[in-house]
Amino acid sequence: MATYPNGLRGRLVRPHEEPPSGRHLLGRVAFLDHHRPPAVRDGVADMGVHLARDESALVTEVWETDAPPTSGMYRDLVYAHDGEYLFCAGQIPEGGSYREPVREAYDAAFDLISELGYPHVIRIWHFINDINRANADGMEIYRDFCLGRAEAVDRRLGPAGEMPAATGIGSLGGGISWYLLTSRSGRVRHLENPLQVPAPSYPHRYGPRPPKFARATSLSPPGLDGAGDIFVAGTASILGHETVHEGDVAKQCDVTLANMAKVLSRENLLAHGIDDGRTLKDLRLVKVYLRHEEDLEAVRSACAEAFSDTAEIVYFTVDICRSDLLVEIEGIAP
Ligand code: 3EB
Repeated sequence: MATYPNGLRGRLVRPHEEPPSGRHLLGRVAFLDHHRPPAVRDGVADMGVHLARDESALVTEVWETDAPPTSGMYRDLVYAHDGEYLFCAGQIPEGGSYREPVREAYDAAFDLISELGYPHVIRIWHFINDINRANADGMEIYRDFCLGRAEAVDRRLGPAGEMPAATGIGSLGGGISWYLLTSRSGRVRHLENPLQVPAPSYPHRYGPRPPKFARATSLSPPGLDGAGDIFVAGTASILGHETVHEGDVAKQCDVTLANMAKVLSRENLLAHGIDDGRTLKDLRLVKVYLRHEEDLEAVRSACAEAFSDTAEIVYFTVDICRSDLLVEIEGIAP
């Protein structure tokens, strides 16, 4: 669905692959074996995330648009915008507690998108080093992160404020690296999954404040009834609010894929008032996160069967936000 103005498109570029040509680069996130602070590099809003354990995971995610972007720095964030879309990326240095710096980072991003006039948030990614480890106060870092995020969102949007599809996953270094995409005039609709409790309503046993994200976000041009592009959040083996199939990666893959299929299904889109429907075979840009390297073949074969041969898929071995989760998958269905 590349029919709306300044079509936004994400691609994965491998080392030695031709960089994309003919379109403009709105933003670039390189998945590396070290981290690289957010900055404008060669005129492009750029950040490097420490996510690759070896060469096979070295890949760069690029966001292309049709109009030439303007880029710059705002507080600690790098950003670029092209009149319709805004990309913004930041890193929060490693520290004893993330609550305050996460709140500040979210504040800066909310200020930026409102000042520049791109209020509709489409998608957010967070890569959190030592996500399952305790912070200086003994709180798990993922929960510490969720606390700061929830406070920032409450303050800006109120307790019922809707957040987009997100990823909250481990990384190998560099504190918290995060980036987001927002739109000026696009129609952004947030979707839930009837098989899963909405993350913002998770019970307290998962942390003092729940994760604030939607299961998927649809981005369409103003006036289009269909779904446009559907950004599916990081999805895991969770039914209701509980992890299922602890210790069984094959079954966790099955539940994860079934959750993604359900979110995209015609039945679910209709329930959200959208006359459209997608399947797993429509997903183009897929990122797969697995906790244990030795599960790679099992996960790869499940994904090869589920997704299209022409989908771009990359696999990262990192920790996942709940210590009983072995796999998490995200994707985009244009
Ligand atoms: C889950 O469904 C799995 O904290 O932003 C997935 C996507 C998950 C995003 C986040 C967490 C986040 O709860 C974990």
